[in-house]
Amino acid sequence: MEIKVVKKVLDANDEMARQNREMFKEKGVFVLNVMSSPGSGKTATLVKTLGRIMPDIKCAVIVGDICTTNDADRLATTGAPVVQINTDAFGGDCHLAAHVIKKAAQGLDLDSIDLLIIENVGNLVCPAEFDMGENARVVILSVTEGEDKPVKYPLMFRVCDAALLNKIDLLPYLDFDIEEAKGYIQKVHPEIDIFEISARTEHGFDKWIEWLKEKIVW
Ligand SMILES: Nc1nc2c(ncn2[C@@H]2O[C@H](COP(=O)(O)OP(=O)(O)OP(=O)(O)O)[C@@H](O)[C@H]2O)c(=O)[nH]1
Ligand SMILES: [Mg+2]
Repeated sequence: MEIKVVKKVLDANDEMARQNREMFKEKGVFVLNVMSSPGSGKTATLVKTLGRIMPDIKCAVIVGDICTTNDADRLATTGAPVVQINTDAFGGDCHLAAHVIKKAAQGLDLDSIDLLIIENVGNLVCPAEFDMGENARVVILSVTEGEDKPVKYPLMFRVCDAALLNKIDLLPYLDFDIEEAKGYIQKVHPEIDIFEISARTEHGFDKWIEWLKEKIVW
């Protein structure tokens, strides 16, 4: 039965995620899972975020892509240790999962890390279903994607603690209605925190960084 098989996979993932969460807590590592469609600006936002919070906060990144080490190369310019996962090696999964994070974390010195950021594989659907043992989740929606994505892909917005509306520097060239987009996000998750940002100009970063720093507490 296919349904039973899927449930078994998710149960096994949840158990592994629970173990990861315990391990990270023991090591005093706060884990942030960053998700979005391909190209919304996860890597661009993280490069600028790391530039603002390091070295006060000791950071490391695990980044998932199907192929290439492009994002690891970009993230490594910040000086943070980076582990790139290419899911192509095990079937081209469209998301990261708890067992993958457990393995990747073995390549990091967790004792010297305060914040572990996971940049998930670009996808607005599957990553939302897989807990990896993180402590907070953020979704990025860029203004070129259309206002209605939160209601078309609600699970992603429901499981996240914050939504970053990125690329707002492009608003003058688009018909994107930012208030409508915010309304849709709030419709699927009324308690979510929403920030308007531009990873290009760093507009809105003060508030986003303040939110992040407040979250990183044990
Ligand atoms: N104008 C503008 N461009 C941006 C902004 N943020 C990201 N970009 C551009 O958007 C493109 C995609 O950004 P990435 O950071 O690679 O997006 P990503 O979500 O990491 O993509 P994947 O990892 O492939 O899913 C790049 O060309 C960025 O330079 C922004 O705030 N404004
Ligand atoms: Mg990226």
